[in-house]
Amino acid sequence: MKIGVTCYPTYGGSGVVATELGIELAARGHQVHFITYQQPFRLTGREQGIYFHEVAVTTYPLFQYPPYDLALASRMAEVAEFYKLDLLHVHYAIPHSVSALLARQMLEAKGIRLPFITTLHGTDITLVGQDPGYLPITRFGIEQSDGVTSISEDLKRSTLRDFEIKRPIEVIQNFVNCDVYKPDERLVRELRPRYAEPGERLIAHLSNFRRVKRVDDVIEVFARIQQQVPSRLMLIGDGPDRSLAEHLCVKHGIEDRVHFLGKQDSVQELLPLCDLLLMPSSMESFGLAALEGMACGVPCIATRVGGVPELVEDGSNGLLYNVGDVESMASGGIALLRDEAKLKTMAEAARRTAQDHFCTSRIIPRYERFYEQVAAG
Ligand code: GMT
Repeated sequence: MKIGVTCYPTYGGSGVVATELGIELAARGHQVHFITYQQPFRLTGREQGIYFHEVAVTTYPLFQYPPYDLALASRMAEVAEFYKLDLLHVHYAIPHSVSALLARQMLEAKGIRLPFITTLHGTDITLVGQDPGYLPITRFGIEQSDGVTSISEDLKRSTLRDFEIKRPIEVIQNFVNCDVYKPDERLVRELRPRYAEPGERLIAHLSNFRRVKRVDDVIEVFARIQQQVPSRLMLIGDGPDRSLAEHLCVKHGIEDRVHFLGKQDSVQELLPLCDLLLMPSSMESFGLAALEGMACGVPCIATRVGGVPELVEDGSNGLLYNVGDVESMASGGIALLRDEAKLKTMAEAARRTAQDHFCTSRIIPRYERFYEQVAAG
């Protein structure tokens, strides 16, 4: 098929899912056209079967807010007509579903059919979409979509409830390529000494450092763990709460035990080095970072929120706690890191969960079937 994809191309779970999906679809022989303001960060521009179409937004002194949504709609319609796309797949409802709706209408006027699918990722529903200024238009975009998918059962439930949506929503959960994200002894031998001394544990956190990720809790938990278990913390990512994290490291006197790596493209080379991942978010509609860690054989200490329990089974492939309960997260982490046998069993269970339920080979065919269904009308 010929598929147009729109997403936020910078760091963030929805952009990662859109890009990885595009890569997997192109590898299966589909033609994938990304239509965004910037090339998605996990693409090199040299992938076979993948094309990138930049959306240029013209500014004018009159525009206090340049109309990106309109420029996007216009480009979507142009690309769809020129390349004879079968459908558009937009990731994150705001504003992408409304731009796709406009593009569909523009082409309808020319007698060209362009169905579109909206994938809901999380904050488009649970945070931004709930803003009274955005809710009616987000609901409209979802209702008008030719197909809607959600990345967890929990997100589907909250969308139906909070947006009073009546239409069907297909749940297609996040996925990971288990041949790329995997335990890797060679990497451990070669790279781990850069981040931890022999006999030390290495703990990771991977996020965009937004408030919802509770990076302060990551530091609080680690500050307690490192008092009992020799360990280091690897922080992968960057964002608004990075200075807060730095400030807390200084407060606890642990700045020399914490590696701030900033934004990283190849997290599959870093996650396998670690023993444990911390994801204490106040909300996660799925928790892709945890899944990527689990595929690498790294179990996760996470919060019992949103779609996380669909992935992490408490005590089996990870540990779950209430939001903000840093004391329990720290004692759970200390006990686990001290018990080599339990840690190994949990690491294996984490990897198995990724392979058995969330591997690309299981999830991508579900998208393909859904595309066929929507394209057929
Ligand atoms: O939280 C992020 O990392 C960004 C956000 C996004 O939309 O870019 O992520 C959401 O989508 C991910 C991929 O589907 C999910 O795995 C995350 O759980 C979800 N984040 C939240 O719900 C806070």
